[in-house]
Amino acid sequence: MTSPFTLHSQASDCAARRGEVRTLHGTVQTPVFMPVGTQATVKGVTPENLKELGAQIILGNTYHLYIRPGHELIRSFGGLHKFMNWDQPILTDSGGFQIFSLKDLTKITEEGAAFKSHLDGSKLFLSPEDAVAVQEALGSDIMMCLDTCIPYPATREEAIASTDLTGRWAKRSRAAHKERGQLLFGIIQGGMYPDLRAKAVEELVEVGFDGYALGGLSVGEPAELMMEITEEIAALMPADYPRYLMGVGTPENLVEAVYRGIDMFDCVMPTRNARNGMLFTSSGRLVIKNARHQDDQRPVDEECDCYTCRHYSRAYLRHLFMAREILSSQLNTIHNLHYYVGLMARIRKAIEEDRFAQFRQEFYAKRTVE
Ligand code: PRF
Ligand code: ZN
Repeated sequence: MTSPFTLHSQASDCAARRGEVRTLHGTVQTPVFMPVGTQATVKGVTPENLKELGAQIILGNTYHLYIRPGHELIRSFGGLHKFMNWDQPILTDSGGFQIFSLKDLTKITEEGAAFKSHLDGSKLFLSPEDAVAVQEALGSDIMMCLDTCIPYPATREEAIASTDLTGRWAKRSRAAHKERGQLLFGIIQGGMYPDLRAKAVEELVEVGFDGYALGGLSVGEPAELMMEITEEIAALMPADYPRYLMGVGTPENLVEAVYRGIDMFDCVMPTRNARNGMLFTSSGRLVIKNARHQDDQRPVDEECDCYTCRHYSRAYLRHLFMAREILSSQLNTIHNLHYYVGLMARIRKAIEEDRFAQFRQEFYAKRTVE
C-alpha cells in the first residue's frame, strides 16, 4: 500500500518530524491541529474565518451526523464539504469515542454498537462496516475505524477484551472500505498497558492502513502517564505513515507529543474554552471575566495578529462576555483557534530549522501567567 505521508525532515535531537499528508481535498502540512466541527460546523466560526486564521483541516463526527441530519441527507447534497461549504480536508471520527462517552446508552457486542440516540432515545446500531459506509457517504478525506475506547483506570482483562475487539473491528473496517481515494486510519487502543498497545500496533500494521492513531489517551490518566505511553508507542508506529493522537490536548500536550513524534491532533479545548471565556496566549491562559481586564485597552495577546487581537481590547471582550453576547464566543473562538494553529505553524518552522528542542524550552520559559 502506498502511504499518503511524506516525511520532509526529522529533528536530530528528538522524535519531532515535519511532513505532509495528501488527501482528496489537498495536502496537509504536519504537525497539524484539527479544529473540531462535530455537527458539520466548528462552533462559533464560519469556514471563511477558519481559512483566514490558517486552519488546514477540520474534524467531523460520524456518530452525530449519522443521528442528525443523517448521512443520506448529506450525501444528497454532494457530501459534507458541500453541505457545510468547506472545501479543504475533513477527517471524520468514527463514533467509537462517543459510544464510550455515552456508555449508559450503549451496548457493545461482537457485531457492533447498539445505542440509543441521545436526542430522542430511538434505537440505533452501528457496526464497523456501517461506520465506514456512513463516512463514505459523508465523503470525508480521512475516515477512522470504529473502535472501543477503554476507561481509566481499567483492569488488564478489560483492556485485553476491548483492544482485541477493536482489532477485529479494524479488519472488518478495512475489508468494508472500497478504495475511492478516501483514507482510512486504524486506531491503537490498549489502555495503559504498553505491551497490549505494542501488539495492537503490530496487528493494525499487518492489516495495513493509511495512517495510525493513538486512541484511549487523555481519558483521565495523569499527563506524565499519557506522555510515557505516547513516547513508547509512537516509536513503534510506522515512520512512513501519519501518526495521530486523538482528542489531545493543551498547548503543552501538543508540544510534548510533537517532541515524541506525533503528527496530528484534535481537541475541543480551544473552541470550548473560548465560549467559556478562557483564552490561550503566548504567556499563558487568560480568564476574560476577571475584573482586572475591565478597563484594559490592550489586546488579548500583544504577540497575536488574529482578527480579534487586531481590532478589540480586553475590556471590550470582557464586556461582551459579561453581557452574554454571541459575538463574545465568535471573537474568542477566532483568537483561540488562531493561537493553536499559529503554535503548530511555529512548531513546523522550528522542526524545519532543526531547533525544535530549543523551541520547546523557550515555549515554557515564556509562560508567566497561569
Ligand atoms: N477513539 C476515537 N476517538 C477518540 C478517542 C478514541 O479513543 C479519543 C481518546 N482521547 C478521542 N477521540 N474513535
Ligand atoms: Zn488573537
